[in-house]
Amino acid sequence: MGQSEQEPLPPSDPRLPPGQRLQRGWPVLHYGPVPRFKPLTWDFQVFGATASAEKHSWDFTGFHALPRVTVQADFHCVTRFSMLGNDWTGVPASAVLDQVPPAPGVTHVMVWAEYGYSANLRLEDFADLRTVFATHHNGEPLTVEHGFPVRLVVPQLYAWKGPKWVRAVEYMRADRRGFWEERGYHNRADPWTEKRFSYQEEPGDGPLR
Ligand SMILES: Nc1nc2c(c(=O)[nH]1)N[C@H]1C(S)=C(S)[C@@H](COP(=O)(O)O)O[C@H]1N2
Ligand SMILES: [Mo]
Repeated sequence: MGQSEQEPLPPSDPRLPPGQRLQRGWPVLHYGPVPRFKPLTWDFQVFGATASAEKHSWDFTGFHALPRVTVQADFHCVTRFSMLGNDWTGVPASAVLDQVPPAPGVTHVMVWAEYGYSANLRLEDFADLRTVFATHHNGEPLTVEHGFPVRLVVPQLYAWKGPKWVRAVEYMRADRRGFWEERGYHNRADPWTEKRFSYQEEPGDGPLR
């Protein structure tokens, strides 16, 4: 008789980047308190190097009148959990760029949230057609813990690049590190090549620290 055969492991889902595992449910993960939404004073600003050199701002109604899309995308946290096949509905970042064009020479943006959380992105990642300021997840309005009224989703990067409770976008002519990028996370945040930590950075991946 031959040796007992081992059960083959199920093939891992090809949508799962290296070092990630599937998560049941949707954990809440953030630094600091959950901000209270104040509809009368809430605004969404675009500032920095705009083509007009003016700051632009939408109130809650104005922001919700912008074009909308639904993007199907996976979600990868650098702490190694992933959620596959989410539907994110909201305002595509490309619509923000159309409505408030950046000045020539803009290469990066900083996305700002309540309490000063921020994440920097290359303009090409921000302009990607799948990058969305989400108001809904799987057809339901975001809960406040998950970023209501607006969070950014950048499907091709680790999820810290997507601030919850977004309030502003800053157009920049040079790269600058955001909240986690200043605290040891990789400036680029590509889950497929596991660009997790800043010690892995190579010249050209980010500004000097
Ligand atoms: N404003 C804000 N946004 C944030 C964070 C944060 O600390 N503050 N954490 C990020 C990280 S590390 C992750 S993994 C996701 C988690 O989103 P979730 O709580 O909806 O799962 O939010 C991102 N956006
Ligand atoms: Mo994360």
